[in-house]
Amino acid sequence: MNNSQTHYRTCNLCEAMCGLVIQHDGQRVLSIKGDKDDPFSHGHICPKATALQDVYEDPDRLRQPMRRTAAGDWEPISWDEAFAEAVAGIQRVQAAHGTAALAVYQGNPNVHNTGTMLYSPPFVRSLRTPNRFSATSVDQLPHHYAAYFMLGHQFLIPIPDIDHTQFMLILGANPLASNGSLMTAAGVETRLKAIQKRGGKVVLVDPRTTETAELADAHHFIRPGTDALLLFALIHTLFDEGLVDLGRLAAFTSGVGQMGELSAEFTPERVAPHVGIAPAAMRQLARDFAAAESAVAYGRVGTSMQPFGGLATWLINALNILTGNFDRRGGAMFPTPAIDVVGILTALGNKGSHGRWRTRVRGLPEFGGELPSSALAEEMLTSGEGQIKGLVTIAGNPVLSTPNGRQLDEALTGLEFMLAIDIYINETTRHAHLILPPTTGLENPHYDLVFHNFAVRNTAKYSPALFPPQAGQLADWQILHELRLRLAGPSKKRRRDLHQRNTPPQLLDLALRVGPHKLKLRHLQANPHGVDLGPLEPCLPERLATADGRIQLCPEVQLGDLPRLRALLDAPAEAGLRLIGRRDLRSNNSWMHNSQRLVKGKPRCTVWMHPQDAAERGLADGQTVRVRSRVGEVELPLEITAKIMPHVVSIPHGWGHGRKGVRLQVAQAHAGVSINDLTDDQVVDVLTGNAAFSGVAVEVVGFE
Ligand SMILES: Nc1nc2c(c(=O)[nH]1)N[C@H]1C(S)=C(S)[C@@H](COP(=O)(O)OP(=O)(O)OC[C@H]3O[C@@H](n4cnc5c(=O)[nH]c(N)nc54)[C@H](O)[C@@H]3O)O[C@H]1N2
Ligand SMILES: Nc1nc2c(c(=O)[nH]1)N[C@H]1C(S)=C(S)[C@@H](COP(=O)(O)OP(=O)(O)OC[C@H]3O[C@@H](n4cnc5c(=O)[nH]c(N)nc54)[C@H](O)[C@@H]3O)O[C@H]1N2
Ligand code: SF4
Ligand SMILES: [Mo]
Repeated sequence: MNNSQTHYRTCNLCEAMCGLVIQHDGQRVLSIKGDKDDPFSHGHICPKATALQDVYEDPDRLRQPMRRTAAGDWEPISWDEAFAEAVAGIQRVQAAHGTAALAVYQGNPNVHNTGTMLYSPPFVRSLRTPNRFSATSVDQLPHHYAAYFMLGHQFLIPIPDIDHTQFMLILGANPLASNGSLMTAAGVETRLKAIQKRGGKVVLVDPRTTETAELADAHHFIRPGTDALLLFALIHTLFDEGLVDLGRLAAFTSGVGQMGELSAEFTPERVAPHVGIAPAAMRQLARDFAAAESAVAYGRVGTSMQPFGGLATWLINALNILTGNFDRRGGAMFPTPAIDVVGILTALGNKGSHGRWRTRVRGLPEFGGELPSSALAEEMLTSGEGQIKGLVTIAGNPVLSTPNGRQLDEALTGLEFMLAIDIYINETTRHAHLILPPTTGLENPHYDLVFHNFAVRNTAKYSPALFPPQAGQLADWQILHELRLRLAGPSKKRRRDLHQRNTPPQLLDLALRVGPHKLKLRHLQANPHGVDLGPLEPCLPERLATADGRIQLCPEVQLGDLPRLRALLDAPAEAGLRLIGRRDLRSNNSWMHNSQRLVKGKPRCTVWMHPQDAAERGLADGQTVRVRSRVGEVELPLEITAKIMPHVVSIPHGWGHGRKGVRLQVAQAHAGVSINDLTDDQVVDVLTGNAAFSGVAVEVVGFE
């Protein structure tokens, strides 16, 4: 231990941005702990951070380019050969079938990686394909719709001011397991308990008694997919009881009267049979929300990855606005990050976009330059002009993370060329012809370009790389940059652009200098724990990016989806079992199950069912059951628990590692099954095209 050195960095695994203190001897990690001097996280840490060491040391992690042989084996090849083959493969597909025949899928770790954030956009643009897909459309696309149409910029997403609110209404989020999402709030449990300590309330709406529900002052079960009805009933009550009060927002908000008219039919009594919450409880919730000194409604994946995600997310904003809890201390607010993505993109004329093109087969709309991932497989499987014949994945595992993953699994086998930029041979990348593995985690310098934009407090921090790349390894940005230059050919290669003239730290320095706090990278390097830039501050109407500079309470695109919601209201309330997901503190989507310390213990990939539903079916706790949907079936152990509401079952996502050719030894020994072999690519939030994972109809039967 006498050679022990100390390194400070920000954990880049989830959105929480925890500060870490890492003891190491120059080659090996000795310990990973929370950094008490980090001005944002104050020492908070979760079990995944220590697994950064496991990822670094993982013998299954790829460290050189791999080519799949005719026999289906893998052989290491040189970087030069690999780049040449990658470029040849991409060009072959596009020359034979047109530029659209090559698709791109970018997964979640892209947004946790400074290199991919800076260098994937020019690379992806250089492919000139409309077939761009990402994890956005299996996650938070409804949030971008709400931000774009109500506030004018797709990334101007309101963030709950958790540290000052007196009433937090959480719908469809479980921050105690997820550590917060579109609410970067390291140590979120402490922050929630602080609301209670200062006399405030936390109310949760969720079909499951989650870890967060156990902390909350009140918890309401809700039938999956009915949040938009609940929210309309709350808004109805505000109008009905004269509780609408926009405060200073009234001067720059359009559509208040129209919202009153729209909500008229959604009475608590009328929506109750669908939602499963008593009318009196809904009215009281609306009154408590309106009466609180400050209040904020916050919804996350439970309200976005569901059939009415676009409407629910819009109505959450509306509820905050109508009670004046928007852009106000303790309400929903907007960060002022040191690198201001909204500001930079707005200056470049990029606020977002909608419907400029559509998917070829189903006609789902483009948003922000991307198409919904639920359409990826059918675009590969349906022949005709524009059919996808080649794919590049960048840090994505869509076989496990997109609906009807089995169909995509199949579709990938038919591609003429597939390139994966990834660290593992997993369920998706096993289909690639070529894998280019980057450095990851502790080997990369990090500045969180994304999550400071969604954080509950303004801070900034730069983390240098802890370890140098192992012999011959390249970073994501170097791979993306080299691919782009080689694709462009010798003539363009000479024209030096911003990305060629600068290294990532230089780009960060430029962006910091033009940012609202006028920082320099040098300043951050001199402050390794990070710097505090203060609480969120009111910034409207100045930062509104809508054409008329006003908040649009009733945008046309959202209104266009109302007939579908009315139809739900008119239909008989649903019978049968509905499937939802479940996050665990020790999982990180699909890709961290190769860490022994994160998977040990009781198997977690089980289906949860209410005792009443189990009794009706004659099922016993612990037995293997078969869960069936329109698209497929899986077999897994049953857990009977009253922590889930009747008629709802829950399976966590990110499992299903038992497939042939997956090279993840630990994960394969804890394989589980994939919930997305049950979720349906044809069931989307029609407004946005976001996958509707929540509420898929399933049957559960005994199986020996
Ligand atoms: N049913 C259901 N499905 C879901 C969800 C759910 O709640 N329920 N959640 C959805 C959500 S919110 C999301 S964000 C998506 C995630 O969907 P994806 O992003 O497609 O899936 P991940 O599991 O995050 O896979 C990340 C991939 O990146 C690789 N990787 C890790 N680190 C690096 C790196 O530094 N560089 C590179 N190049 N590669 C790296 C991993 O090996 C892995 O292949 O899943 C969605 N799917
Ligand atoms: N440990 C861990 N942390 C993670 C991740 C992980 O995989 N593991 N993934 C990261 C990613 S990519 C993301 S996007 C975030 C997500 O962060 P969160 O949104 O907090 O994620 P979940 O824990 O899935 O919480 C969603 C909740 O919605 C509930 N729900 C399901 N359907 C409905 C519905 O129709 N209505 C309502 N009201 N509730 C519903 C579920 O029961 C669940 O409790 O987490 C991030 N953090
Ligand atoms: S909560 Fe997220 S950021 Fe914090 S240590 Fe865990 S994985 Fe890392
Ligand atoms: Mo996500």
